[in-house]
Amino acid sequence: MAGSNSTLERLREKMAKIDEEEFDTGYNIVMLGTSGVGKTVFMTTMLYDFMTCGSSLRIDTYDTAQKNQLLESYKSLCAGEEIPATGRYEAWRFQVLYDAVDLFSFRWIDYRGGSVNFAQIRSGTNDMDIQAVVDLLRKPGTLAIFVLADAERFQKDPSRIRAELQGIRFILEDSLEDSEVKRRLHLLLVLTKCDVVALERRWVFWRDWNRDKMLRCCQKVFSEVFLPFMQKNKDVVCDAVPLSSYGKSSIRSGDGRIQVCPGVNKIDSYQIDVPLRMAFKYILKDLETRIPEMTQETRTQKAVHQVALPPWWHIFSDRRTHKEAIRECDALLKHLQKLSVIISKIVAETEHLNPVCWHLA
Ligand SMILES: Nc1nc2c(ncn2[C@@H]2O[C@H](COP(=O)(O)OP(=O)(O)OP(=O)(O)O)[C@@H](O)[C@H]2O)c(=O)[nH]1
Ligand SMILES: [Mg+2]
Repeated sequence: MAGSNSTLERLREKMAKIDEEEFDTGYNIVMLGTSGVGKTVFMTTMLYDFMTCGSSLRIDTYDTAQKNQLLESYKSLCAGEEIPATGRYEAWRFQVLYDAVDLFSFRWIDYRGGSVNFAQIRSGTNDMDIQAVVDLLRKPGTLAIFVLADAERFQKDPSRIRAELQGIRFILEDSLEDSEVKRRLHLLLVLTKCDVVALERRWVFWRDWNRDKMLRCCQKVFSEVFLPFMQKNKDVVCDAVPLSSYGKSSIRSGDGRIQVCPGVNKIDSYQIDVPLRMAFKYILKDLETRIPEMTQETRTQKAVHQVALPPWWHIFSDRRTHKEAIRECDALLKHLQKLSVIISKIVAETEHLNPVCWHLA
């Protein structure tokens, strides 16, 4: 069994290498939103969900320290505590698995809210931060961008939120215009804190979601800014998803703030998994288009080793190395075949989800 383990290890390294070298730096998912929009809470509840759900499609971290940090943050939320504001940009690397099959890795980038502070952008005081955001958006592996807007703040000050979204749109337009690599992007407009606008009391303590209200709110928040953007950028796919990280676990505390009711073990979030599932579907479709090329390359490599393989009576030759390489190519070919089947399965599963969302076209 040790032999098959080391083959798997090498295979994993090889796939990671393909990720790193041939596709630039692998896949990136970038999250943009102003300070306090709910990025860190969203990231924590969503990633926790994917890491612990126990279903076929799940994610894992490469770094145990990051995993522990995420689990700790989740525990704090369950205790009704707040997570401190993000002080710098954070990059997390995750592995996406289906059962035991490694699908792809992606980096999740959480920018501190200050990076898209428009007063500072206008005055040119945070050029460095904004340049880092633009550079990342231009990377060929950045296939999904999450833009977050806060439903609670929109209720209080709609024109301010629209102005902030307008700013994010300018950053996106600028990044896409100069981008050398043409790629199809998935833009996910996420409306956070929907519990504040659409979690309604129905009977005594029973509360439920008002879907129409959520969708109307999505339209009000995003359409003015992003419909013209979509008309200009036809190769960008765009969906707006309302969600709530706290979900039905939200309560209003004595000082009027909404937080998680303390002491819950599992937060009852709403649609928390939807944007990432949509982004995964998009990334997997991209991966699918690369499978024929990767298969052809592996077949060519295998043929090279087969030709170079000395006959069995050449005792002092490098026969073993070639045999090993052929075995690895076979394992990779098998993996690629499996990948095709799994991708079709996940795409079909995602299509059956039928979430509350609004497709901008
Ligand atoms: N009602 C409600 N409040 C939320 C929800 N998610 C986050 N919040 C609140 O929003 C505030 C900001 O959340 P964070 O996740 O720290 O915001 P952020 O975007 O990471 O902020 P920066 O790190 O400063 O950029 C906190 O007070 C949270 O309690 C939610 O689903 N519902
Ligand atoms: Mg944060």
